[in-house]
Amino acid sequence: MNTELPKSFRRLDYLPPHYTFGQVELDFALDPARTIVKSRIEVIPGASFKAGTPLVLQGQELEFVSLRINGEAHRHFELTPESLSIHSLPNEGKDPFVVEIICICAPEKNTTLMGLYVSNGNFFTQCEAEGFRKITYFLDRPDVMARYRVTLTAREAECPVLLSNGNLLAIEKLPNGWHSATWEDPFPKPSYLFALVAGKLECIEETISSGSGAKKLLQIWVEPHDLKKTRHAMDSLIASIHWDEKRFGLELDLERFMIVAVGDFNMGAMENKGLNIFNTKFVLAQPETATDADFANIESVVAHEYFHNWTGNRVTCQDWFQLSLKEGLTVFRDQEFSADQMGSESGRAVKRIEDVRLLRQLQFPEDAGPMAHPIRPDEYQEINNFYTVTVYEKGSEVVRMYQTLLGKEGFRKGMDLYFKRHDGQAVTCDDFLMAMADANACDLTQFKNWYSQAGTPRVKVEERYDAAAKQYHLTLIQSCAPSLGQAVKKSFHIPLKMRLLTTANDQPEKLLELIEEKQSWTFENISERPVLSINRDFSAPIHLDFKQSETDLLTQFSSDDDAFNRWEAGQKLAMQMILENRLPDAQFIGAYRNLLQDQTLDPAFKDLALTLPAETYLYEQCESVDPQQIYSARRAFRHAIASELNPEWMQLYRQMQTPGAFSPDAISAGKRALKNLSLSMLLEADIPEAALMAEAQYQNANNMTDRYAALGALVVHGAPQAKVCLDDFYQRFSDEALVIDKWFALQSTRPPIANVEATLNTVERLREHEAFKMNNPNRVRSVIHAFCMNNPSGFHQKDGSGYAFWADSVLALDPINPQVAARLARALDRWRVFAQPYQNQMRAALERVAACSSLSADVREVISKALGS
Ligand code: B3K
Ligand code: ZN
Repeated sequence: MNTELPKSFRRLDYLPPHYTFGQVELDFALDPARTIVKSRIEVIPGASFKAGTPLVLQGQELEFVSLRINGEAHRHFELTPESLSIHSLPNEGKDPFVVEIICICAPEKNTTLMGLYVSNGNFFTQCEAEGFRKITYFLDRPDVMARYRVTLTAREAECPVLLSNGNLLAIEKLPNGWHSATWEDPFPKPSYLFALVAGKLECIEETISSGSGAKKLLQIWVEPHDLKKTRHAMDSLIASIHWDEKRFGLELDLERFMIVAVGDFNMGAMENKGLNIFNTKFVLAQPETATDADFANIESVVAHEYFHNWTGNRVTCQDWFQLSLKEGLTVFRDQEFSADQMGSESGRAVKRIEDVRLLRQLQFPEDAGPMAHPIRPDEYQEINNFYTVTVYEKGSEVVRMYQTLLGKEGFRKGMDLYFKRHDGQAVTCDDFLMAMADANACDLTQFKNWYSQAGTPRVKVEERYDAAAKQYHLTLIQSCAPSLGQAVKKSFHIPLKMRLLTTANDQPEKLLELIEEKQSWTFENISERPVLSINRDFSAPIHLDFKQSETDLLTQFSSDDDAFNRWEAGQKLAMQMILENRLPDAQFIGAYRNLLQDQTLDPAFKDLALTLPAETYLYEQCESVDPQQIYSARRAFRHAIASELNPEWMQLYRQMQTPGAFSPDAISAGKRALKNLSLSMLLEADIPEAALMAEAQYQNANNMTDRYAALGALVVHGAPQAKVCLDDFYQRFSDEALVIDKWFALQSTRPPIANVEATLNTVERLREHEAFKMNNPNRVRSVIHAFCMNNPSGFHQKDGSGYAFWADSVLALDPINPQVAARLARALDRWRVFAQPYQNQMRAALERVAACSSLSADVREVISKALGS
């Protein structure tokens, strides 16, 4: 066991920098084995400068070559594996001075995909959060904002394309087949937004006019064979640009905006100024290779990264504890954008339901587990572990609550003031809150608790109807379970949209603000016992503790005018029944039937209403989780819906066809979703012809959504046709990396089925497959993460074999790519809530990983927090 205490960083230790940077000039001689990086930096005393303070630059895995100050060789420095400290500065550092450094890095050896690396022969960078220090020695912190001029030099035959942030100043031919390009970014930025790309790439481009009439060049760069898959990303980018002008008055500020796709990438995408770098998964789409979900994800990720240009880049974070300042806000913006793209009110509700499902499946468990942290954390060991669903998704819910409390116009006023005050600065979450408060002349002091307290608040509902007085009394009581370092929680400011549902339909929607621990409201002139519809549209990210009769839930499920709560009532009913190991009764089946036959409802809404709560969300409702029991109860429930509604599924399967050319629009996608749910239900119900229908759909599909859904239905239900179709799928798409990822993921997430080999055996075989690559994050995620995180019933085996596989995989991945390994390490976070023997088996696997002495800081933090050590 490594006895060295891990280093922790604390929010309250923040100090402004001793020095800051003016102009930065970077010169790269690109070579996969040895890239020479020359920097010339104007250094200026910073806010906490004291005469004589050394200049301490961060640097990692670099070969130092030389240092000059004001043009002279400088010998007074000290090198460690993490830093370059420069002493004896001219005039004790009181006047600006120029530092010139030459160093060397090795991009082709860089498997961490942080800093400068090579993917399929091309050069890419990833600098957020602290990757720039792997490129050169620097003040690698977000509150040091500088102007960059970058020259890239490379052999033209190997790197015909040379890109960096900002505007292109010059291209030059050089002797011996070399060439160079010089780029300048007019906006000061922190080092984490730096990017370069070089290699054999091609682009599609468009010129558009922005709101003020300025011409903007938009480009999407990909490997040549992928050019035909870039149209959707370009359309999404154009739509995002127009939306941000219209909704927030924010214009694109550069002459040119580029997106580049790369196949080896740790996450989804990165918002580098003017040069966004994307995982291919979130750029490339054509109907034959991408599903409706892929099309929708591309639209939202393109929008997200584009929106960062203002929320993140023009106004950035003072320090990494403030990450949610840019991420929560930008997720909120992309969610609003996607909702607007849905084109209808019910479409908006579908988007809202999808976002809330994700929050509850992933963020609620995080908020109740060993990695729980407030959206603005107070402490971290490795910042890369804090790009979490809490910072992003809960962060977005917190931003949404401002809008709920202040109204759309009030929120816009707050945004306007935020940019007026802070454009060009690195700021904090408090600054954002103050802009919202000041622009609306309101006191948001208590709202700050959302930033400082971890855990999902619980709101208990008590209601009483007084028929004689025609009064309805409502009491709400809030609480929040203790979390590490926070035994007692202060009350949150919780906005709750509510409406009393009555047969007369005479009660308006209201916004209640729960501020105290306990608050009561009385509603007058209520002539019958109402059904309470509360937390409508999921106005606050809370657990609602509301004991409702099944009759009331059925009423809501069939008639609540808030589409979110209508869906929610169905989920609650199903959840209660599954947890009590019950099957849906005749009334519930009847309600499902009515819903499926209701012509006024969107197919996408029906699909969501008939999709059961995820196993991981069900786990969160249990004191002691028996994963196999939950799996069986949920499966039996699903089987009952499938069988009881058999004729409806058959009818929907026919009605929801989308003949003609493929279009990824929300209406068509919703029809396909419901059709494919129907197909899966027909297989679930063991209808003899269902497997043949799936096989025919697989063979005849003109798009990936239908082909993949049919294949999935065959595989998940263990149909005899599954093998032939899987083989065919592999052959058909063997040149399409993203489709082969789907082929792997489908097999890794298959639940256990009788007469089919255990999923773990399949996964072990897949790991040996010739197309499996441990260095490629997408491939690793489609096999290992998919099995350990998206296949609960396959993973949680009584003999602990799933956990042993997990431990082996974490240990094998960590030396290659700590970020990808640390993500996988999180799969056992909730081990303490599991029943035996699972719990002990998980602890043993965690301890085995903990015993490795060479763990990265990333994995070490996750494992030690899980074990509570
Ligand atoms: N800001 C990046 C995430 C960087 C993650 C670094 N480990 C993508 C995004 O949120 O838009
Ligand atoms: Zn982001």
